[in-house]
Amino acid sequence: MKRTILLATAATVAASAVAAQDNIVNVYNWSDYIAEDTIEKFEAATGIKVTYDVFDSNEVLEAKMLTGSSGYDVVVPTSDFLQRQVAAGAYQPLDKSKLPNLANMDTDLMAGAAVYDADNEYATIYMWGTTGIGYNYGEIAARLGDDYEVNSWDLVFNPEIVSKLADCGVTMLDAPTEILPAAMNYLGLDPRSMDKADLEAGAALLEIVRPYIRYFHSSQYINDLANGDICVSVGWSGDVFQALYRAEEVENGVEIGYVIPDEGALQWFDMMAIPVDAPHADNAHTFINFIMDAQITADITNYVWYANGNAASMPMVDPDITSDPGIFPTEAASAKLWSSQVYDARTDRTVSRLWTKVKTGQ
Ligand code: SPD
Repeated sequence: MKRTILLATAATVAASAVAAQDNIVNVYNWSDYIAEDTIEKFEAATGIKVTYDVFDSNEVLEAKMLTGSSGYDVVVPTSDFLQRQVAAGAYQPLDKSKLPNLANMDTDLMAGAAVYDADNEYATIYMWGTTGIGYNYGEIAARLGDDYEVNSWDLVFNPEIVSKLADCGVTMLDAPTEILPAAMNYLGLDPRSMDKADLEAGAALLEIVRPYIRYFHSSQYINDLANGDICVSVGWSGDVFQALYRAEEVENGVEIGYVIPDEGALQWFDMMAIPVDAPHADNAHTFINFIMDAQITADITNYVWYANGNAASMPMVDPDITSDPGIFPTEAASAKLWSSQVYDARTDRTVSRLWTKVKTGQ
């Protein structure tokens, strides 16, 4: 009898140890993209432990999603990449009965995201933003004159202008599906074009300005801009604002601006989704629902300076953010924004080949 009880007790202890071990959620998000206390608050509210890894490139996330068995429960692809990965069977449909906070989401923005994911079946908006230009006022004025107004892609695509900035450091995102279309748009071509000749024309322009580009990287520029180590970055809206506020905090005299150029820019949505083989799908739903809480989303936007898709959060978002046209573009600027094209496999190969050539010269 005693032995039976002991065995039963041992079994119970072992089961709860497994349960405790399993009470986790593995999250893979973009770097610099969450408030400093979001994870702590989630763990305190739910008892679920979070492992949190970061990336700075859709291509890196895509490789993991298409290989499978990533071990991640929640990932954050951009909507065009999401669409391709959904088609490849990489995600599971959301169980909306477990996401009551979906009611907080902005219906217009979710309709925009549904262009890539019909009925928002697989994902919900995390944050959204634009790909524009971050710049250091002082360094630009010193090289182009006090009156030079930064409002055009000329700053990085006109060789006569960008060549004057090379010494203070010009950088671009390592994001071919964003930089090539921006170059095409500058040339008067459709930034959504998948025509090989158009893509080649964009790449040819990039090769011309390549000698003046210090690096292609998608996260390093935040600190480098803030420290005054570079002076111009083609970057993501919130990241540039983070650089701006980091510089203000340390009072190093670096003044940074972000502009959506007059010729237009890419608008994108980053989406929370659950991989098809997520080991903790229930916890993933709990995490996504927690993020969609109005206050939690507002806290994230207030910390990372990205616009969100959560209508209920807006009253709690800092008015400095809601009123900034770099974060919430004006109607006129919105009219010039374009959305990403979902590349087919052939276009994808062309873009990869052109991008390697732009970056390495080969
Ligand atoms: N530091 C967070 C950056 C998030 C950028 N999302 C990428 C969007 C790509 N179109």
